[in-house]
Amino acid sequence: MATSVDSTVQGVPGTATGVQTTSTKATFPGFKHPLDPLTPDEIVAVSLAVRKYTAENTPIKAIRFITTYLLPPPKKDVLAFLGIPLSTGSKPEPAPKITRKAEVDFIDVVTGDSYNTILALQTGVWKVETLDKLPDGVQAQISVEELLMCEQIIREDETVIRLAKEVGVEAHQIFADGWALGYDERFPKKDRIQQAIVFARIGEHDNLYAHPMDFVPVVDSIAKKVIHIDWPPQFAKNSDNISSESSLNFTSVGKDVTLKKPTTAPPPLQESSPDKPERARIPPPLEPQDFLPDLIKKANPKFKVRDDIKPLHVVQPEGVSFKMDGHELEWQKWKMHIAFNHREGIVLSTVTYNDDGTLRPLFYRLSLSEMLVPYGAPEHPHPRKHAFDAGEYGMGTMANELALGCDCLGQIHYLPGSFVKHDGTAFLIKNAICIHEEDHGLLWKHTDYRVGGRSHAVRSRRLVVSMICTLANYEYIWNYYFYQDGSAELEIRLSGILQVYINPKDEPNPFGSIVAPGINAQYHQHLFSVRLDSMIDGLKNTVVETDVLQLDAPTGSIHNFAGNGFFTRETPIAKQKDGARNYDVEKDRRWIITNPDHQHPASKKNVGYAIGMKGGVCKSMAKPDSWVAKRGGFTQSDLWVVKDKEGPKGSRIWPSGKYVPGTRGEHQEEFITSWVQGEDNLVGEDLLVYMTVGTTHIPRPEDWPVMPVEMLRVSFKPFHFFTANPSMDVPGANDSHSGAAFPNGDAACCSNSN
Ligand code: ABN
Ligand code: CU
Repeated sequence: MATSVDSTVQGVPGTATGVQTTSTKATFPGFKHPLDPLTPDEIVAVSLAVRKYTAENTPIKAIRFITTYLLPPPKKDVLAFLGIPLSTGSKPEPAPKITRKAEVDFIDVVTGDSYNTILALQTGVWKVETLDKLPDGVQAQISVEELLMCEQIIREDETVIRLAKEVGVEAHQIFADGWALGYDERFPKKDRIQQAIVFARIGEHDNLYAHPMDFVPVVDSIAKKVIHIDWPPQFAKNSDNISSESSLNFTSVGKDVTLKKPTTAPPPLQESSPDKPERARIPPPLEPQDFLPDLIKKANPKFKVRDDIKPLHVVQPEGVSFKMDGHELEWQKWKMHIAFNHREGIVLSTVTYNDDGTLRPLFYRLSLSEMLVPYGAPEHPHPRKHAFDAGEYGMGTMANELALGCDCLGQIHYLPGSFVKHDGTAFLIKNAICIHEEDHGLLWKHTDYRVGGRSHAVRSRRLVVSMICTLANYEYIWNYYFYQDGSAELEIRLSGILQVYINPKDEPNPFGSIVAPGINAQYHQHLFSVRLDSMIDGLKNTVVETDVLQLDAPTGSIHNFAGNGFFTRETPIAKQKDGARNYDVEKDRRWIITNPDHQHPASKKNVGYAIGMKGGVCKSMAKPDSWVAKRGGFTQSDLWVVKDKEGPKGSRIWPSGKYVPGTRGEHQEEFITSWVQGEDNLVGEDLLVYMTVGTTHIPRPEDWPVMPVEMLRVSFKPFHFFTANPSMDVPGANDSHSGAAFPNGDAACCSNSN
């Protein structure tokens, strides 16, 4: 979480980030782009309108605001408003009137009931249009304030304090990450419950994850109390007499190890009393394992930061090559809208490309729609740890306040992000999104190798739109890249601190890696659902699955004499029931989003954009009927193609449902798994493509105490879309600031002509 979030908890009034107004009248000049996110003033005005309405029309006495965000206008209205044609070359539709709308989820803190309300801005005043009580058990996102409240509750709980003291941890040393409960049928869905992953903090800023505790309190954030304590079991030792049925064999450091299978089912509540864990207590490891250089030095006086790195500056003496108009960005031939919301963080919309004067629509909307981090330890309560970091907590609400010269280098433009606080005021992250340019090595080059031949080299400049989010222990760095050859990419970088549990006496553990004495970093996966609402040369798109196949005629035969022949087979994904697709490494399978109304002049193929996710495909390790799969069905296929459906009810935007905390897989009709059924046509339709990418993380000691970034990517490359290489007009490289590395070095200058 951003440090600035701390001020929310402390409730510091009038901080730079707390924005208050007293009237329901909007105090902003109106939107420039219909997808501009709600401003802090608008969030406050919306909250006041909700309070006024509920006070006058309902018995609701006290409100905890959870989320407030723009309810986007219909796609076709937005495109018409912006003059973007529904198909390249056609005339844009007439501009409609757009009504600005907001959607709010809040909780009645007296009853614990959750509500959803939609408001419209009418003549400068926000008016409630609908107010619905959510069905019992449907839980809105968990707020940052609730996460911090969970920590506060356990720090003040007498049982927790006593249990900590029993293993040598003082009350002031207790800290906890509040997590969604995950899946636990022992607790009523109606209650707003979290689990606390408890750690001890020994010094003021030390790495608390180095000191995991051996119990997991369960907290009710409406009743504001600890309601239960769970005790992860311990593995029985090798020497115990274990029947083959209950044994678990695995290999550790080349040795076969047999352990007694742990009990994995949740014990009935009445049998798991906080006073009586069924095993001995395990004191936390207390050795410091710090990541801040001054603290590392304290523990190890020999430590010093490297002093052989010379400065490397990014200088743009003539300024940047992009223009901003509010949230709209123009960079060379690209144009796009950059928004922020509490759940997805960065949302890129209405992305177009100016192809020699022709405006070519590409992506209506691109964002992270969900992500899931399931852990592989089967012993209760560890399986509850499968975090839906977007749907349960909100990627946007965890965004960092970015700092010049460290998070992004060079000449930076920042965009703000804001979200609602419990009291209805707005929390503002001033520098939530960073926009800048980067040199990206060579874009293309050719040398005519003959004597006297010429050479030409063009460097790649890329535009970066990025955000960094801290989700308790982990950091996620989101880099959207745009290139001069018409391609785009989302790169996800993972860093931060591993999620760990105690490992007594460093016994082997089949479900994790011992990364430091007594610290077990449990195996887990990071599975992301990247959502693209495509409009490749217009809204009518078809996804084509392309396999590369060996010619089946045998080597030596008349049709494949040398045995080398291979070709491609293209299969349009034609029916909704065929919308869930899987990668096939043997066929080097790829998917192309095409437009059947536009063809390449030479190849005659439909224009398209190819999806690149080869390095990112990651099979879910949870069983198809597991809790993880029931709640996060999107992890069960690599690519999902569905017809778009708009509207606040039933819109296809959240693959694991709109309301994620506490789901147990019961509302499958709201999940992506149910969207891929039936005979609906998918050829030449308004399509959504969801890409599941991820990584299976078998932690290494080198990932400790902080992980060097792990990266994965999804790319979008023009495919028969441009007549030829669209970057032929990028000027040849000619950097007058480049020079010899050493005084006597010889450095030939480049001879590119422009
Ligand atoms: N990864 C689970 C999580 C995310 C945010 C805050 C707390 C816990
Ligand atoms: Cu990981």
